[in-house]
Amino acid sequence: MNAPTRAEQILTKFHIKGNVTQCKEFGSGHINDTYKVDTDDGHCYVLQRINKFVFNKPIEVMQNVSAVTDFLRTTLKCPRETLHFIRTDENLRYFVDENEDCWRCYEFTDGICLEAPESEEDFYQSAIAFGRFQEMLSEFPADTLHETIPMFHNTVNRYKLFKEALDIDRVGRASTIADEVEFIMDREEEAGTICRLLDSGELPLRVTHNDTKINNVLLDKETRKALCVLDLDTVMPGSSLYDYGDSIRFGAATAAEDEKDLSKMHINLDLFRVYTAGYLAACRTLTEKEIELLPLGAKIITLELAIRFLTDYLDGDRYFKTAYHDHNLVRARSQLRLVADMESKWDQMKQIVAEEAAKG
Ligand code: GN1
Ligand code: MG
Repeated sequence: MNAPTRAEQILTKFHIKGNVTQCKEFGSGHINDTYKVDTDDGHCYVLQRINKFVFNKPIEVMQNVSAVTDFLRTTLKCPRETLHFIRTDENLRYFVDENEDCWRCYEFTDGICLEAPESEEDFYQSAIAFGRFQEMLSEFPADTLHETIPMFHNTVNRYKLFKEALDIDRVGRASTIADEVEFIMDREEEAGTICRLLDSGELPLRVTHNDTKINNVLLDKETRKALCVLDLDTVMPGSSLYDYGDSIRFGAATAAEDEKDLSKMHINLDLFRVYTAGYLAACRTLTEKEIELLPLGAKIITLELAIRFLTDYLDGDRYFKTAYHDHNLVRARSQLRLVADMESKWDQMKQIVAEEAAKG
């Protein structure tokens, strides 16, 4: 018999049912290490090691996630609609090992998790999931949440960090990205719009998910309807525009986030309309200003992520997991191409949002 792996050793700390028969790496996240666990009596779990470089206060992450899932549990129709964490001997929902790594374990819910929508209906369902999530948390006391990654979607601060990384040029890559730098700097003023309107109170501060890719939604296997929102690590106070925008960035794009052939990267306006319709139908609390600025949310979050990828590229690829040496640069270029394509379709995007909002 093989010696237990690290993940298998950690599993003994959690009150799971049955004996572990399989524990293998799972999922496609860029941040945490994730394992799927099966036991001999048919139970199934997810075990995760929280990335302590990204989340340097992982216990605060778990406090947020616990508070939000407890809150959601009070309003759900069925338990499969949120995550259920397994407790340890200490009755905690996480275990910190001798390396200061923080682990958590939750029940695996069988469902469909897509890397890209396979139909318009799939994308619509993801809009329902995130719109409903936003709506259900509208009564959640935002000031009780920790800011697990300070200034996570603060685009103004992302520019500041980018410029610092350019100056420091830690691994000597700055001279190779002049075109990208120019494109980004030309848009600095507009990119700060959401931050300025949050500061002035013209946009409301909400409890937001902050990582609203379709692969963070679970669809029901039988009905293929929205079931559950996953990956709650970045739930924090923020703007609904970033949440809406990140779904568009990822799901309404015609190519993968790291597509090398830029000619393949566009925004699909049919999918843009589909998501907008679903989000507005499920989330009735958006203000007129938020609705008006939805297209800008999509553009700014796409630009912001390009800046984050490029900052990490300049920094020597220390934040995002990468598969090859210029992976972050490839990602940044594809995101910038998507921004440019949105700009070329700007009037249509605004018109689509106005039409869908008018349907009320
Ligand atoms: C990261 O790990 P994953 O794929 O859920 C990142 C998001 C980015 C995303 C880009 C905590 O999310 O902000 O939008 O990659 N999460 C964190 O794919 O930085
Ligand atoms: Mg994720």
